[in-house]
Amino acid sequence: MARTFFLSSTTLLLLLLFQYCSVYIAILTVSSVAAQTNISTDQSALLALKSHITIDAQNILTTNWSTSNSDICNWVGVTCSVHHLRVTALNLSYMGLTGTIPPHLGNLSFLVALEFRNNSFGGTLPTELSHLRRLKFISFGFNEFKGTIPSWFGSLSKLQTLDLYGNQFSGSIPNAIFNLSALQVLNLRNNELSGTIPREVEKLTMLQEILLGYNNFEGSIAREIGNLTMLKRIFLDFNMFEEIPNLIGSKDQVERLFVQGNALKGHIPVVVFNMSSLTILALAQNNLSGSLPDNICQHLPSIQLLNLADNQFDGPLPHKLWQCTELLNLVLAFNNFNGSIPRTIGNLTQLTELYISNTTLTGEIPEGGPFTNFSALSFVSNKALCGAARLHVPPCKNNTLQPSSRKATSSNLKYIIPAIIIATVFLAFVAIFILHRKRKVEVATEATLLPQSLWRRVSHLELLRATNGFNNSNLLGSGGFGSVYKGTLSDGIDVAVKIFDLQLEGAFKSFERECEMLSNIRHRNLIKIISCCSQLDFKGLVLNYMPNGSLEKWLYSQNSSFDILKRLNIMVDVALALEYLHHGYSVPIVHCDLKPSNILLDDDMVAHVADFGIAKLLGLGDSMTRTMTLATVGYMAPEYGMDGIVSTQGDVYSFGIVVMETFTKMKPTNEMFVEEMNLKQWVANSLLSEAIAEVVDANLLVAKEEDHDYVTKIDCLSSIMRLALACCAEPLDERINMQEVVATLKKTKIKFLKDVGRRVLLNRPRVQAL
Ligand SMILES: *[C@@H]1O[C@H](CO)[C@@H](O)[C@H](O)[C@H]1NC(C)=O
Ligand SMILES: *[C@@H]1O[C@H](CO)[C@@H](O)[C@H](O)[C@H]1NC(C)=O
Ligand SMILES: *[C@@H]1O[C@H](CO)[C@@H](O)[C@H](O)[C@H]1NC(C)=O
Ligand SMILES: *[C@@H]1O[C@H](CO)[C@@H](O)[C@H](O)[C@H]1NC(C)=O
Ligand SMILES: *[C@@H]1O[C@H](CO)[C@@H](O)[C@H](O)[C@H]1NC(C)=O
Ligand SMILES: *[C@@H]1O[C@H](CO)[C@@H](O)[C@H](O)[C@H]1NC(C)=O
Ligand SMILES: *[C@@H]1O[C@H](CO)[C@@H](O)[C@H](O)[C@H]1NC(C)=O
Ligand SMILES: *[C@@H]1O[C@H](CO)[C@@H](O)[C@H](O)[C@H]1NC(C)=O
Ligand SMILES: *[C@@H]1O[C@H](CO)[C@@H](O)[C@H](O)[C@H]1NC(C)=O
Ligand SMILES: *[C@@H]1O[C@H](CO)[C@@H](O)[C@H](O)[C@H]1NC(C)=O
Ligand SMILES: *[C@H]1O[C@@H](CO)[C@H](O)[C@@H](O)[C@@H]1NC(C)=O
Ligand SMILES: CC(=O)N[C@H]1CO[C@H](CO)[C@@H](O)[C@@H]1O
Repeated sequence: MARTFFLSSTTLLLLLLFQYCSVYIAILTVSSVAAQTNISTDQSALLALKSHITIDAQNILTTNWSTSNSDICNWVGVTCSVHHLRVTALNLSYMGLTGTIPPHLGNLSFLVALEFRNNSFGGTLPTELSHLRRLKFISFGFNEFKGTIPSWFGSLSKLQTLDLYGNQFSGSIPNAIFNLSALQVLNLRNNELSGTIPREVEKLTMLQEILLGYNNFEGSIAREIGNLTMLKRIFLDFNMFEEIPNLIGSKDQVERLFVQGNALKGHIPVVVFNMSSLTILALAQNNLSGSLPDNICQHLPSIQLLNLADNQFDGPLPHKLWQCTELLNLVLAFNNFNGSIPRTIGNLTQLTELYISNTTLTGEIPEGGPFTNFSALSFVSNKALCGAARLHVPPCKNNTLQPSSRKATSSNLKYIIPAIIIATVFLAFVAIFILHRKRKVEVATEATLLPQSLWRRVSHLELLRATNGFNNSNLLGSGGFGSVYKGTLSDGIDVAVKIFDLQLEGAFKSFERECEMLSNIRHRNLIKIISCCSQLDFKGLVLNYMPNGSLEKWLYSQNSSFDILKRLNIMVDVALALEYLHHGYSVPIVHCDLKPSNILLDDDMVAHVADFGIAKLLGLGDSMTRTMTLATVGYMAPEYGMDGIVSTQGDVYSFGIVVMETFTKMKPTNEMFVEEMNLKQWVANSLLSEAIAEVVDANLLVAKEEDHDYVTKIDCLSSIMRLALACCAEPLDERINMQEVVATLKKTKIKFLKDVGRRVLLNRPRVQAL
């Protein structure tokens, strides 16, 4: 018993002795370190750093880190601990410093946080930094460090954040990094790193945000990444990864998955559609294929942003997309989807951005709900979408029958067709009878010119009432052969009434010409005629009222803010109108007087060409004729002005001038144009000297630095101006025709929208790197 006790007490004694020794050894170690470094060491380390700074752009350290100010804990960017009065944090971010990091910094032995973001430090990171065993936070983001990532980082065992983004580190990630078992954030974005992500990644068990974007990593990421149960944000964008990481193990905590701009191919793994916490899924710009499961949203209850643009996805858009009730941004552009846009997307009330341009979708763009806020950019370059004019798609023809009625129709067809034939024959008889009578009437009385295609008859009296007796307050403008008044017909329709001043020579002829032309031609971009009112002493045209006035008015009003796209759309509209006049009618029609005041804008800002008072019909086979009627100086083709030659090419010339004016906001008659210098020459010179920005309307461009789309805009404006010059070529046979103009303008517009759209969607979402 006593022996046992003795033994025990000896053991105890030995144990105590051993403990004492180790404590003693520990004290010795600490005091020897303390003996080596103190606050003076810290000061000399900081002064060494200061002496390695070659440029102190904001003069911060030069003035603040001075030896006269002996308390280094007061130096800017320096934080000391209250207990031992040693430097614990050094933060020189955003100070505009250029230089290198001296080994002395490894003597700041109490340092916990080291942050040098957004400066121009370069050279190599000294090995001595590995002595900083207390370090938890390192950020060297946005500097100019090169070479491989030093493996001594692996010995900073307390490190929680390692942030090296925006440098030029190359080579692969050293294995030592995977020894950092406390690491929570690994940010290596925007370097020149390569290689694969090995299975050792699973050792980073505390990792929450792994950022590897914008490097040259390749292959597949080891499936062990799925074992990281803290991982919430995964940024792998713009690398050469070939597979979406296998996230089976972490599928319920990952919130953001960015893999856009890689070399992913094949189908999206099922697990991706089964991540209960996922808010952002960005897979754009890969080579993924297959169709999207209809129940895509069922297991993605939190998804807010889904970007699948620029892949090879096909099949219909999932009909149950509306189940993703949190969805804010949906980007599906540049794929091969087909079918129609599910109407049910309309009940995603939160949806603020939708991009489904350039797939092959067909059918109607739904109205209402979030669709009210989407612009043409969302839908551009789909072959067969239709809908509201503001979306720059053709209007939907409403004769497509509902599936339910289609069946009934086909079974009834055998009754309907004979009925239609009988009705047609009957109507033909009636028409012949009426025409016959009418011709007699016309011969008998002074002709009332009322072509059959007119919508309705309007009397002089009704026009008087509609315009308050041609009241001055209703006057919209005057010129040419008379005045134009705004009026409201008895049934509430707003109209523009153009009255011809019959005192003026040629007014009568002009009325007849315009009435004839407009009654026979119909096009979305030509002014629509409602009626011609002709009495002996009164000649008036009743036209569709254009609430937004003329292009002229918009260009020169103080607060007009037409951007490039709006102007381009108007030019496409005008080109389509001229193309129709020149090529779409049985005989070519020459407008002869195209200018911004004759281009009118409706509610939706769709342009309509007006004023056909001096238009000419070219006889069969004629390509030109001569005339004495005068068009408008400045817009008139030279051959017309000098020799009275009327041809479709004359309109092309005027169109070219109108385009130049629209984008430069400079009239061809501006007094700055004298002698040799004219609008055309001025624009041509700017193109030659690549100074297009100097001639275009200043409202169209903002400073290069402030506009991501600057280059796209300059490209677009240059193409437009080159086209305008081609329209104004002097030898007639070198001038292009309206069909070529339309094709080129449309191409220009699509390219512009695509370039802007691509930028918009590639920047979506804007990555918050930290
Ligand atoms: C720091 O230590 C050195 C010796 O290593 C000593 O000379 C100096 O006085 C100490 N400074 C302070 C402030 O303790
Ligand atoms: C250095 O900067 C700190 C913090 O801005 C300030 O408190 C201190 O007075 C400055 N010292 C000198 C000498 O400019
Ligand atoms: C470091 O300084 C920058 C710039 O002053 C500041 O934005 C950042 O929050 C600082 N870092 C910490 C950890 O306080
Ligand atoms: C940091 O620097 C980078 C590169 O110069 C720059 O793009 C970024 O805007 C800067 N960040 C801030 C917040 O100034
Ligand atoms: C990682 O840590 C282990 C054990 O702590 C060590 O044996 C190994 O050498 C370390 N690896 C690297 C690459 O530093
Ligand atoms: C890690 O992942 C692998 C493959 O997914 C699995 O076999 C292994 O059991 C996981 N390890 C742990 C600790 O979960
Ligand atoms: C989705 O995850 C749940 C568990 O979170 C699992 O039961 C289900 O089988 C998964 N579905 C698919 C399609 O992977
Ligand atoms: C994308 O995948 C298709 C086959 O699915 C292949 O033909 C094509 O070359 C791939 N494109 C790229 C850029 O890898
Ligand atoms: C969305 O639309 C679908 C189909 O019309 C409908 O069944 C569903 O109830 C709607 N959901 C909401 C939240 O309104
Ligand atoms: C097409 O017709 C339906 C009903 O037949 C109507 O609700 C819808 O507004 C029409 N659409 C257009 C563009 O006229
Ligand atoms: C610590 O840094 C080294 C360089 O890495 C210097 O050579 C040492 O003199 C310095 N030590 C002290 C006490 O300042
Ligand atoms: C309909 C359409 O414009 N499709 C285009 C979509 O984008 C690809 C690649 O940019 C083009 O090749 C298609 O012509």
